[in-house]
Amino acid sequence: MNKFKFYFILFSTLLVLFSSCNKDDDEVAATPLRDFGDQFKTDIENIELYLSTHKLNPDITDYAANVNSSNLLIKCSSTDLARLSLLGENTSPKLLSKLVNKHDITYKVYYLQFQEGNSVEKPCPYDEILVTYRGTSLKSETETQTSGQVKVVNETEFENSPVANLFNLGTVFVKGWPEIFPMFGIGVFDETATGNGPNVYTNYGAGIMFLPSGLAYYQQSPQTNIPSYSPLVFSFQLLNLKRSDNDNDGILTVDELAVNSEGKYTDTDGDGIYDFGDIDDDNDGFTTLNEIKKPTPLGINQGTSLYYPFNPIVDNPLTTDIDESEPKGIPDKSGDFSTPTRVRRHLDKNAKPPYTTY
Ligand SMILES: [Ca+2]
Ligand SMILES: [Ca+2]
Ligand SMILES: [Ca+2]
Ligand SMILES: [Ca+2]
Repeated sequence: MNKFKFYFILFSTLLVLFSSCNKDDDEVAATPLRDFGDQFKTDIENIELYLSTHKLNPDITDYAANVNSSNLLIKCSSTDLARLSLLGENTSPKLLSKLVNKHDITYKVYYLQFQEGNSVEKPCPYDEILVTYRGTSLKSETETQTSGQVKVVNETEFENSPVANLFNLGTVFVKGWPEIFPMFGIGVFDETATGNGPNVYTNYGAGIMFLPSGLAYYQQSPQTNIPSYSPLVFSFQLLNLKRSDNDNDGILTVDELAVNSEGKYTDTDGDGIYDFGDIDDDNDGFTTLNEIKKPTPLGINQGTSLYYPFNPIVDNPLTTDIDESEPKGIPDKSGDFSTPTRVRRHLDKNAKPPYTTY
């Protein structure tokens, strides 16, 4: 299929989807959305009030193993407020934050990291992840205390999922997830353990994220028990991931997500389609999949795949019955297959098939 035809079909599909979405919106006649900036000011005030009045439960020793516990975070007593709250200086692990640009504003997202997980194998914002989690929504209320009427922020659990579930970060509704999960790494699958779920993984990434409603469900929630405009708290374990290839061009999305000097994803041929969605990245008329094909038949010591991997791969010593080694990554025009900064031939419009040597 040529590039034009591919995008024509894609465009037509999107058009149909877009029209049907519009129809639904008309029928519901939704009230206008609140201003994202105004709502964020309210949300961050409530999140910070929650953080300054709650702490990690000192009776729990292994936070990472207890993310599904309903008393992982507890209210501070009146005496330990400033020092021991999540916003306090003595909190361990320390509260972290990430700035996220979306909806023309800059969100601040607080999170805690109990365990980093694998420091190399982290999801990109389009990968599938295997997670366990617990979610609560935050709500500000007025409470009568001895000092009078006091504003407090309380939480309500809406989901608790200790059994591992798969999510695609590229399509998940809660937009805080593809921002925060990439800061965590996956666990180690324990082949000797039995059963499903979190117990068969060790050293997984684990933490808590505190999301403003603009990075959660905002006005629309598929779950009726989450009120509109609720900040959400997710405590989670990141167990495993599956790499995505959004454009099915044989190159994993994580390897096509470089960011240029303007902070935008790379678009090698400048046709307005980012590399991770472009099936002919250099626009030379040959698909990327065609350009990363090895000459056939494969010779000895040329790896088992018909396609070059992005970078050379060494054998995994843990899988004694399989040889995963791929001696060469995608070569550049001169045949260099390993220099990290080389211009791989699918990104070089002066390099075209047929390629005859391995
Ligand atoms: Ca790809
Ligand atoms: Ca492009
Ligand atoms: Ca591509
Ligand atoms: Ca090409």
